[in-house]
Order: sequence, then C-alpha cells, then structure tokens
Amino acid sequence: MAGQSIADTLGAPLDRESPTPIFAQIRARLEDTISSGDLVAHQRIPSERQLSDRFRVSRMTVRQALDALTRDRFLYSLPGKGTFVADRKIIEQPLQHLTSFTQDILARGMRPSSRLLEGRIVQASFEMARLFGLAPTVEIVQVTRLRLADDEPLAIEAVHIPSALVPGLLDRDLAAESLYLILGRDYGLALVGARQTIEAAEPTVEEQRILGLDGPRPVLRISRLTHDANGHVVEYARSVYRGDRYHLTVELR
Ligand code: 16G
Repeated sequence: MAGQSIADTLGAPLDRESPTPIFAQIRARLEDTISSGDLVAHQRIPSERQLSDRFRVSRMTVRQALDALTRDRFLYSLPGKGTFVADRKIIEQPLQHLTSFTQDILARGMRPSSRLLEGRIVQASFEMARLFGLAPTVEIVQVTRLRLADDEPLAIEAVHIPSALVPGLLDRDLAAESLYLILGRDYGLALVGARQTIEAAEPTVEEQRILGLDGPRPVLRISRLTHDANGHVVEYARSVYRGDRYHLTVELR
C-alpha cells in the first residue's frame, strides 16, 4: 500500500475537543493501524508531511507521536529512508506447563536455534550445591547458550546440572539439539516440574551486545529450578530474556 493511501485509511478526523492530546490521538490511530495489520512489519509509514496534511496538524505534533511510537518499539527509522513498522514478534510463555525453549518457539510457528557461548565443568559454589541438595565439592556442568527465534536473539541461558547425572553432556551438539530432549532421551531424566522466579532488570553491557539491544532496554532475569518426579533438582537455569520480545502469561481462574 502506498504511503498516501495508508494516510487515507487512518480514520476519522481527530477530536479537537477531547482532553486526550492531539499527538496521543495520532499515536493511538497509528498503533491501531499497525495492530489491525493494515501496516505490516518493515513497511514504510507515510512521511511526516503526509501525516501532518492528513491530520491537519503541525509536523512537530506528528513527530511527537512518531517519537513515542519509536520509543515503544512500534516503529523504527532509517536515516534518509523513512520510518518503518517494527517487527514486534512477541513470544509468550504460558506459565502453566513446564516447556523447553524449543517447544515454546515451535509452538509459535517460529524456528528455534542456539549458539553455544560456553560449555564447562565447574565446582559448585556453596550456594549452588545447596540448590541441588549436594555437597559443596560436587562438579557441575555449565552450558551457556544464546537462544534465537527465527534467527533473532531472544535470550541468554546458563544451565547448570550436576555432572554425575549427565556424563559426556559437553560432547553433545548443544547448539543443534534441545537440552530437555537430550536429558530425557540419553540420560533418562524426566523433568516434571520447576520453580521459576522472574525479575525485571537492566542488562549488563555484555548482555546488551549479545542480545543485540541498542541500549539498556529492560530484560527479564529468570531463574528456574527444574526437578524430576522424585523432587530431585536436575537443572538450575539462569536466563536473561529480551523484555521487548518475551512476555509471560498466567491464566487466573
Ligand atoms: C527453557 C528454560 C531452561 C531450559 C531450556 C531448555 C526458561 C526460563 N528456561 O528455556 O531452563 O534449560 O528451556 O530448552 O524457560 P531446550 O530443550 O530447547 O534446549
């Protein structure tokens, strides 16, 4: 759809008597047009001039609306090219069932992938040994992966598992295969439940770089203690998820 015709579909004239500021009304109008699918990801939106003609407001008012939408990641601009609709593919993790990253992403019709950032064996700290109910000297396999959905970075996950449960785990292709699948298939570890803690946080500079964030945008720090049918903790995972792409939903009854 050409820029001008989208401007034509942006709806009725603005309500100049309304207590809602004009820029906020324009913002809402554009947001609705994006949500309804009339403007799709990576499509160029009408220029500031077209929008100011369409709404009969100053370009400054239009810019205020566009700035707010850009800040909230509905739009992005390319210098010299214009302003475009951002790809806000949001991934939701329902919190009722224990699922793996691979399952969560496949369920959304997207392609999961991983990059191995680090794989090593460490000696458990006192604190970590306590989480597993083991002696402090126990060895732990630590696997850190960047998790991607449709090739876009979504999370950094550092998983810890007592070495004795998973001999040879570091020799597996942990970038290509689901960890939960490997644990079940190759080690007979059936994970039945987890306790998960979620915190809003600011990413470190390193995390911003790995997640491809263009600034200190909020992230979700998630810790998961996953256990088997006997209640033994098998996995302690610490993850950093992009807050703009990952939502957690809870069904309340
Ligand atoms: C999820 C889990 C993580 C687990 C991973 C296995 C959260 C916060 N974390 O990402 O604990 O290790 O799934 O995924 O949900 P995989 O089987 O695809 O490797």
